[in-house]
Amino acid sequence: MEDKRLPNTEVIAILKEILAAMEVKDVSFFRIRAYQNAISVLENLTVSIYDLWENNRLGEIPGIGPGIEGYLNELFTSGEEGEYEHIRKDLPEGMFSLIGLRGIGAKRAYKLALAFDLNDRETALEKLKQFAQKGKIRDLEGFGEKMEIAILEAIEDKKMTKNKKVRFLLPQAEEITQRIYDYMRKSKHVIDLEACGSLRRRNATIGDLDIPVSTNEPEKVIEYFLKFPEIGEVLVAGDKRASVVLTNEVQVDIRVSTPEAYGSMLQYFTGSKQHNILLRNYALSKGLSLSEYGIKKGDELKEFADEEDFYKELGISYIPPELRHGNYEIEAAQKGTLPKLIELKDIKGDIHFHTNFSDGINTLEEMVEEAKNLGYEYIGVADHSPSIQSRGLGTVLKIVSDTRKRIDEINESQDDIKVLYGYEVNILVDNTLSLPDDILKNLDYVIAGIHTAYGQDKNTVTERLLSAMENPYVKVIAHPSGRLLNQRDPADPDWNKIFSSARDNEIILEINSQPDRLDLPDDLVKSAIEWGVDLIINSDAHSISEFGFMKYGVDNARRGWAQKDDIVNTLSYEKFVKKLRLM
Ligand code: DGT
Ligand code: CA
Ligand code: CA
Repeated sequence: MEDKRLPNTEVIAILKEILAAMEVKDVSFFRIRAYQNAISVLENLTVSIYDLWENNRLGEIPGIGPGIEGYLNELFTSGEEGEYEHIRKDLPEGMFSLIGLRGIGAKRAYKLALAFDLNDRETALEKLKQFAQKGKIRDLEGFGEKMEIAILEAIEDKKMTKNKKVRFLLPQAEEITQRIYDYMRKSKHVIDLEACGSLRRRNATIGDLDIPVSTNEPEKVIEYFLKFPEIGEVLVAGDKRASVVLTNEVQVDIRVSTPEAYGSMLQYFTGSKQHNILLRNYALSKGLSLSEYGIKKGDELKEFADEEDFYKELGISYIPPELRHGNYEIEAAQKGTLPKLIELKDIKGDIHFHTNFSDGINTLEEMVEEAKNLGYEYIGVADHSPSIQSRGLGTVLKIVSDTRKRIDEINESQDDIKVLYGYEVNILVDNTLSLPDDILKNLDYVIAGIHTAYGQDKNTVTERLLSAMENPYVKVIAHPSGRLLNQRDPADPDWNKIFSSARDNEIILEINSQPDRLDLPDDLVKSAIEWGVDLIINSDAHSISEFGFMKYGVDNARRGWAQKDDIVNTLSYEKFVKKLRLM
């Protein structure tokens, strides 16, 4: 019999359906509890459940009893019908589409599906919505009018999240853009092209690509673009523009322009939409009207080959794309008070990276070598701290003194780069740190961060961060909001309290450059700067190549109006170690 290899997410989804069936059928509380525990153990596995099963190693995992092992045997070998099929028998299939709606557990889902004959997963939600709209749910026993309204809302919300398109992270968008550039530049008719929109503004996530092309042969360029091998579907094909969806689901909008008007086209398609609207209003007040073709005064259109001249014509400073949010930048450009934004070349060091001591790939020596190649003056290793619980205090102290020796040796063996020694420690739910002060005091610095229980309420998460900032050995708070783009919302502490405490305790807040973090988010970068908080841009590299993520952190800082002086790792080594209170 052929085995059925399934990804962990699917295995867990199926196990949860069995759990729901158990709840409906009033299986004993203890069995349900054991089963729930097993699911949460499996949810936290980072290895493939199927692989474990295939190698007969499921039994080794604490919490996985013979019951769940039996289900998995059934699931991974086709053809057998046993307990797993049995328990779901005579349940209306539609109930499984309802579980997970706000306020709807297994039993309610079952009641609803039974009452309205929801036997099809595909249509269950839509049908339930119609029954809710007709006021039919309130009459069911145990539901009522409030519940009916809540269900309707939940269905509508869920629809929205379902239809919400994934937004791409910067490196993904850049990779696709590069392939389009490589292809387009092979055409002799393409004079210039540049991806604009959110990518050029260096937004943390990218919806679609907007690419103006400079050419004297618009039709030929469009025709050529439509032959790009990765195109999945053509949405629009005009003589000056085309919109397509690539096979990887990215939408690309191409607009052609003569070289004489290319600057205006760049300006228009860089946006943001709000920036363009405000700029247009500002221009109107001066009797000018703006479009992608140029600036019109009366009937006379002035074209711009160069984008900088477009802003100059309006009598304001050039606004870097990262600042074009449509809030304060136009006023600042009028007054000439735009910031001189930090640049990648200003960065002199990076003090948050991992080695193969924790979850990194390279050795400390390899990371140091790469940092030298990048021209850094100093770096600091900040592996996840070793656990006292599993290793014991003595062993951890030994690790610290051995590592210190190793770092001293590196520092003594060369003069190109200074290496500092820190750890990334966890801020635990009880507001303590994952290492005691007796260990922390031996380090050059401590980066503290939240790594568990993100969904805490405002006060709790605020207190948790504040208590870490009061520890004298903590110098940096890692990825302060904890957001993971497309996956986890930022935590919601009282930021004003965080910023004022950071300033008073001389705590540096991190701008983490991992493309799925970019944390602090840009708007909070701006607030932190206004509060006078020191910021540091770190790569959080887990391999030599990830040192290169630094540029995304710099972009994010630029979007938050950061200047060189706002970022402490632009300082020379001597000044930097003073910031860390090492001298
Ligand atoms: P995205 O794609 O969701 O990440 O965000 P953007 O900013 O790239 O937005 P997109 O692709 O809809 O449009 C690209 C640019 O084109 C936008 O930033 C400004 C310009 N644009 C688009 N639609 C309008 C509009 O209705 N009015 C104005 N003034 N500009 C627009
Ligand atoms: Ca776009
Ligand atoms: Ca677009």
